[in-house]
Amino acid sequence: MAFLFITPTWDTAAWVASMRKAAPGLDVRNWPDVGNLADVTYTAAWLPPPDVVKGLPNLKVIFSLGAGVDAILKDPTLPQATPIVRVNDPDLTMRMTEYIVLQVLIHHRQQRRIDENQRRKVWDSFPTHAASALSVGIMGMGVLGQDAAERLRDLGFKVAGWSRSRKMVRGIESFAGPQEFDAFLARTDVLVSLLPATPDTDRVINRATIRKLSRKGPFGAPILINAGRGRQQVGEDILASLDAGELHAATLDVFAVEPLPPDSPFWTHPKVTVTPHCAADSDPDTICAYIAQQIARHEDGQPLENLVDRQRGY
Ligand code: NDP
Ligand code: OXD
Repeated sequence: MAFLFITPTWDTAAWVASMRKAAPGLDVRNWPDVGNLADVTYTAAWLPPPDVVKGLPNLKVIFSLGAGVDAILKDPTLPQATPIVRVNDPDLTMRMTEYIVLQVLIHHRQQRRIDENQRRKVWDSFPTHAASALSVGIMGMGVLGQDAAERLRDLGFKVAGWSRSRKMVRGIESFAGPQEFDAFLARTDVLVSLLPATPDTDRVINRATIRKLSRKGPFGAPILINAGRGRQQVGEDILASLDAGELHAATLDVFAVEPLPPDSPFWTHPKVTVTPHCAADSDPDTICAYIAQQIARHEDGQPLENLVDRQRGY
């Protein structure tokens, strides 16, 4: 039994060391140094090149090294019957919640204006407002969305979520499915995306969506925070909406092309905060401990947890 990392775009040394620590008896290998392909029974991947996973004849489980699985499902040659397990771990969830709460608070407390004032030595005491004045709407009420929603609710924000299925979470309004999308947008001053990348969520953040958001909030125009995936946003529409005053500000952690090219207008737009896909990093020690636990469960005949539904795409 061998375990193989397939992460062509990563420096995998830390991951190999963490996996050896998490599962001391396991034969841990790193692509392309695979050795005998028939030995490999488990793999953890991120953007595997086509045919590599397919070429492992005795593979039992594919692990995603993140919560999202688009980087794995992108491989058109992926074996159809092999189960895929994604990350659902409190460390990753807390990192994302920190990020979402931080970004909502930066907008709510107008921190960028304060930073700029300090730079210019301006004592500008402007009116502030209560958290309850701001309606936050989270697209994607899964593991990450629900946790962030609950923390924001506890801070006093009016929080709603939009998902495919209805959610019953205390103090959080639930909107479900395409038929309730417009009503969700109409009550939302701060739109947060924590959606997975699927054909259904591609380009969901477009001009029409932005125009349907609430304009009744304290800033007179809505705010966008996208930490889901870049495929969900239409970049030109966000820029046009910001320039037209239809959007007050945007914080973007994810982009259609990553790393964000130096000539992207997002870098220098005064109303945009760019973060480098760092909202919730996968920590090698934590994620390898999680994978080792799932392997032990599987070897013990127990069901795998957090299985990906390939039909849904997440
Ligand atoms: P989950 O699978 O737990 O949750 C996904 C949520 O999205 C579910 O609530 C699901 O609805 C909802 N959803 C999916 N498709 C649709 C749709 N078409 N319409 C409405 N709702 C939809 O995922 P996680 O919360 O763990 O992660 C979410 C995403 O966050 C990841 O897929 C990844 O893209 C991104 N991410 C980004 C990171 C970063 O650093 N920027 C780090 C980690 C993750 P339902 O509950 O009804 O199924
Ligand atoms: C993830 C990510 O999906 O880091 O976990 O984007």
